[in-house]
Amino acid sequence: MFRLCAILALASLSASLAIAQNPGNPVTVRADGLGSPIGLIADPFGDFIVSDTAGKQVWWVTTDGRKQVIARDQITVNHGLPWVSPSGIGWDVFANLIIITQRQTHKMTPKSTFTVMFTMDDVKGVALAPDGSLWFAGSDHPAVRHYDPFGTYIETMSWTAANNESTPYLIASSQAGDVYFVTSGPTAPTNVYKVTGKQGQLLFQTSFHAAGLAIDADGNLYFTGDQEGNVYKYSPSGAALENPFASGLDHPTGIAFGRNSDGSMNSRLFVVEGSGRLVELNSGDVSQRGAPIGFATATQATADLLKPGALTDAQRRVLDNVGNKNGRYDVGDLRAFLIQTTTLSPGARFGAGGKP
Ligand SMILES: [Ca+2]
Repeated sequence: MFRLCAILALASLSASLAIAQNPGNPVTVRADGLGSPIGLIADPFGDFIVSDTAGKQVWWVTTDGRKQVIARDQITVNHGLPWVSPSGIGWDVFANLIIITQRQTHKMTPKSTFTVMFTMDDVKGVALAPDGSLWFAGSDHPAVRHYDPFGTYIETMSWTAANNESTPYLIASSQAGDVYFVTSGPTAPTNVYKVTGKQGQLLFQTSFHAAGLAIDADGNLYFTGDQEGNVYKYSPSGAALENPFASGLDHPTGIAFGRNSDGSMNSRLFVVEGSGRLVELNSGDVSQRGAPIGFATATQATADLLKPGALTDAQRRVLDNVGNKNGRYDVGDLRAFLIQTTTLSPGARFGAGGKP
């Protein structure tokens, strides 16, 4: 009897070992045919925006596989410069989509109106901070630059380069306003920095080539390793957690948390692969939702104003920063915000045809 129990226990142990896997596995394919995706970000309604560097276009894509090109050659037509390799994408606080191409950084309103924010070679990544300000990482004259919510330059961060690197390219902000950026150089690994004051402080060096970065509400960092086919998780202070978090991916690049249809963040974690697929990690094991940084629509801001206490401290800071910057929220701040969002109609989606 003892022997039988021991055999059964061993069989049970080996079965559990056989099914043991990384928390982010298995993954589920949600969409494909997206070319060579680089950037991934959730839109205000729970769908996704993907930059496709091979197709030189930007996709709107849903988690049930519908997709539509929302931007491509029209930028060339409008501005005369070739639109090469859209890479970094992000939002400004007014829910305009920021699209970084090789030579220019563009702003696209929900009604598909394009403007050029600035012309600068080799800007790679953009991040929206909780105060509504914008951060850009660029590899030409390597720099991490800080802009106000309207796109006006504020300052440039400096850092002491480690490991002979030259090119900052990924950048993201936590809910607490901590800004992280990633550099690479002639040799792997990549280096992860945290902005402290006006300096970038080296946090850790990776053993993989980081190709995407997302941050959850606890400040944990999720990186894709495109050459390794993995996702890696680190604490806000750079301690390795659950690595690899997911494996077996096909050259994963962009990584982003999902949003619910009301715009709130959820704990579903998505990745785009070099083969053109949007996949969802095993979100049951993602412990925290995405960091709720981002835009409010004019409708949301107005509705929240009518519900005392509904605005979060972060939203109040955003509105004050857009408004008169006097350190507190007042109605004039909301007015300034609404003036900036006049092009936004409630429920508007990208493209003249709306949601396919
Ligand atoms: Ca104010």
